[in-house]
Amino acid sequence: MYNKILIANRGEIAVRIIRACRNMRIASVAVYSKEDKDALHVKLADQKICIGEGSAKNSYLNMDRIISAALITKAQAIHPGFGFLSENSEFVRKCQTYSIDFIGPGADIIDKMGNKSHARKTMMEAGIPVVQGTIEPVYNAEEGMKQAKLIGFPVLIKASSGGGGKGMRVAEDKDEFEFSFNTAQRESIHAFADDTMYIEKYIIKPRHVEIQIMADKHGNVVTLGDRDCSVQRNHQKMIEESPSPAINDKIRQKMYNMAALAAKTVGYYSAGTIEFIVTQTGDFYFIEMNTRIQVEHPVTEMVTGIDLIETQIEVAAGERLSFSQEDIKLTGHAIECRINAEIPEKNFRPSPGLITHIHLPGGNGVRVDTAIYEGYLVPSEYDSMIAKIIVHGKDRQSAINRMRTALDELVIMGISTNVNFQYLIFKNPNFCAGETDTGFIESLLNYKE
Ligand code: MV4
Repeated sequence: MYNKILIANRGEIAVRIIRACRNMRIASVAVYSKEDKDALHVKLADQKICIGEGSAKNSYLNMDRIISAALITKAQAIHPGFGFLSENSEFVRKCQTYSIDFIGPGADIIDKMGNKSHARKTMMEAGIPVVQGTIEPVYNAEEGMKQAKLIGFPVLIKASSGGGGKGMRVAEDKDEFEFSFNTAQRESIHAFADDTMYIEKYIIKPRHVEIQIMADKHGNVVTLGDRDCSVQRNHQKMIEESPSPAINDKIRQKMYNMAALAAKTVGYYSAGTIEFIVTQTGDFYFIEMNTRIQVEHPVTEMVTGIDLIETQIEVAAGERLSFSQEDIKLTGHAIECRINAEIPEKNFRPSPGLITHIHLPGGNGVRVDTAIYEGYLVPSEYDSMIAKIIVHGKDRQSAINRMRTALDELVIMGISTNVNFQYLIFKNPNFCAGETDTGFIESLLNYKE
């Protein structure tokens, strides 16, 4: 096992990883930007090293500085968290060059799954259901139009390098197609320097259900339940829960089997997530794979009792998974609510600033993952997510009750947050009935007006 790990991230996930290291008696090294000199991850780590100032580009995204920091501190491994360099295969290869373990899958797997058009083809060949659509990449509107007519409108045009909605456009009919394709492709070239597109049948108001998998370097793959992340705004998830209220046990088991098959097909190791969309009739289709630990991993930890970060570290060090599929018992219901420093009334504009007072909820079945504290200045440079409230109950209603109690108790003063907005969701009859789809937040916003 490692003696020392460098954490190439900030915020609540850096704190989460530092805690896992401490539990495993592994020393931790925090890296930080000048703006983050008073951040909690810097205070909690055993060692700290400043890697730049200003935007993430000059700090948390600067590969050479992070590698240097690992070499100087003699860290044997780097945990990337999520975002930043977590799905950057060039970084993984750099780590390899300097004999530093990257706590995540290999560079080749990241490349394979990072190309969504390629991933789609790989999954299709393995017998995993994918949405009806193109098999080979599409490079121009003319070829795209031919394919779209074969698929049948409406279609969804997606960027191969995309994910999370970037470079994605609907074309309702053939008149719209050329414009939609060109817009999506331009966005993709701009954001990812890649003009490779693919086209799928557009599924109206699906649900987003993803399967957590964990795999070791010896070929063992275990599924760790599902998460429903249908409550999103602009492709930013707001609420995640496990199990999904939208699928029955028969579909659920099929999805688990398909997720395990997906992981085995590409020789995956570390934590990973297979994303599916589920139609209103209960059909499900693979859409993409995330090759990192995700923001919403705590809901899976609550229902499985497995520590996903500790397991990631064990697997990276070459250990076998300490549990088998038969050991996994899914218990009760967990829900996570993301707390952001933002102003819902002003189109969710970020609201950085000084936290003058704070009270965090607690009690039975309540977990708070955060890096904020009283007197902390939320910087404007980074993501607006400042906390995650995770609750666990014997069933969905019990979890909802605990979330209401927790949100009621939560006090954050000095900055604006989405706490009240989240509270409204947990009072919403449709949410409480488990009836949420892609259009849920939009319909909530319209209802308020
Ligand atoms: C889709 C879709 C409908 N049809 N694909 C892809 C990226 C992911 N963040 C959402 N994606 C979608 N892919 C096809 N063929 C609808 C979405 C989608 C979505 C899905 C579930 C929950 C919320 C969503 C919000 C916007 C788009």
